Amino acid sequence: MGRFRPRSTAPVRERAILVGVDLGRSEWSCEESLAELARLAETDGAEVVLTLSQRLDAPVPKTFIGKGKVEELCSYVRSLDADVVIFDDELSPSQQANLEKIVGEPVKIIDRTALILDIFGVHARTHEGRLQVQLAQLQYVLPRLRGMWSHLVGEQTRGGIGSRFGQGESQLEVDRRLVRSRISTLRRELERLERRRGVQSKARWDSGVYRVALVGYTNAGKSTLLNCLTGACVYAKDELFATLDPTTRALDLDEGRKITVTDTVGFIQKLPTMLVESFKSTLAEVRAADLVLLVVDASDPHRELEIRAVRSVLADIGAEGIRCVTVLNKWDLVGAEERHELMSSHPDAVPVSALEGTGTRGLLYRVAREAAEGSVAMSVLVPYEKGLLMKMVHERCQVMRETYVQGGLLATVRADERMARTLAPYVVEDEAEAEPEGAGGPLA
Ligand SMILES: Nc1nc2c(ncn2[C@@H]2O[C@H](COP(=O)(O)OP(=O)(O)OP(=O)(O)O)[C@@H](O)[C@H]2O)c(=O)[nH]1
Ligand SMILES: [Mg+2]
Repeated sequence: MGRFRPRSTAPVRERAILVGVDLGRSEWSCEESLAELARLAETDGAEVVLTLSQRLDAPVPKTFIGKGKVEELCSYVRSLDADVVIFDDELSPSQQANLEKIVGEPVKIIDRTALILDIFGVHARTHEGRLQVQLAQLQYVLPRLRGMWSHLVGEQTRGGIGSRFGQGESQLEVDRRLVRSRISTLRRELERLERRRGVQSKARWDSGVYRVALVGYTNAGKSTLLNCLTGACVYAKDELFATLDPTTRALDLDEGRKITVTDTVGFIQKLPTMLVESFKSTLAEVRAADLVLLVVDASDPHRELEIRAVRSVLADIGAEGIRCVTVLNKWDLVGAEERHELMSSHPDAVPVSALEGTGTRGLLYRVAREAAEGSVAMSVLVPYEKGLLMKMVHERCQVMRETYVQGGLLATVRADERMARTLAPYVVEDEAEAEPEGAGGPLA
């Protein structure tokens, strides 16, 4: 029997029970992880009515949680009239099916991964983003098809969390073979888009622009920072995974050098591996960056755990070798004492408030310094017919002196490693010594 729900134009929020198991293996305590799960559930439109947890040495193979806990869960599901039970850890397909059988229809049993995939499905806006999410969702669905099949029979209209997979396809029509073939089609399409993105990205490389990627835990303020630095108007909101699709904007540093800043999908602890795999073309934007700005919500009590979670994803995607500057965002929310603590534990970090626009001058100065780091002074003579190269000299290098002579553009520049290699054939002797003192100094 369903609970009485008053007629209203507002969508009915699903009532969710969260379940966590403390296996004593994670840096996050069970409560912290469940609090985050609650935010994820709320982002996905659910109302959390209860949180249950259990301390176990190892998950129970059949039902993940112990027998007594399952009974407790069943009675809460009934007394609280819950629609969905969300486990904080990934359930195996058979655990999920067993639990659904015990708890009984029409209550859905899902896990953190399904919840995140659902949020991604709702938030994906571009064609590529949608394809990436669809791929991850189908990979999740594939081993669970039987379980989903059985509970979907006679239950075609059930909606809500975990049931928006398949993006409009009738789920009853979906069988393993179809899902597999859809997965390969999606992979092919994504590879095609990735090649195109690769070409665009190479074009950006060729134009010699220094690339900065904003990375960080979800909700750290990456999009707000992009907006604040570049005047972009990307979607920024107090919700998890507001951004899925990367946005790149150009920015001129005071010294005249052009850079691009890319905002992209946020990370989270226990990030589903199939999402990392499906989002590899999006995440390639991060890998291709010259500099990573690791944006941290400095006001979050879990900031250190979040930094570690972000670093671990960076390592997973092969981006750990990229130069990285920590940005302590939401500085406006940090008290004086904590500011002091934070600056002593992160002496190299840059504090900013993307919302108030404070500290960004210091941040851009730091970016300019990073861009100049490892750069070399050189004098080059670029022939007039090398128009693109001349453009690159102006955009990518710090030009200290330039004159147009008979043979082309004669310039003394500071170039980063990549540019120095490109310009090597055009180097002329002696001019570098003429570099003025203090070049590459502060922007402020
Ligand atoms: N007080 C304060 N709030 C901020 C600051 N920067 C961002 N916020 C708020 O934090 C919330 C999240 O900001 P976003 O820019 O959407 O965060 P994000 O890192 O892009 O998040 P995802 O795209 O969801 O991963 C928004 O409500 C912002 O207004 C800041 O410096 N100070
Ligand atoms: Mg964002």
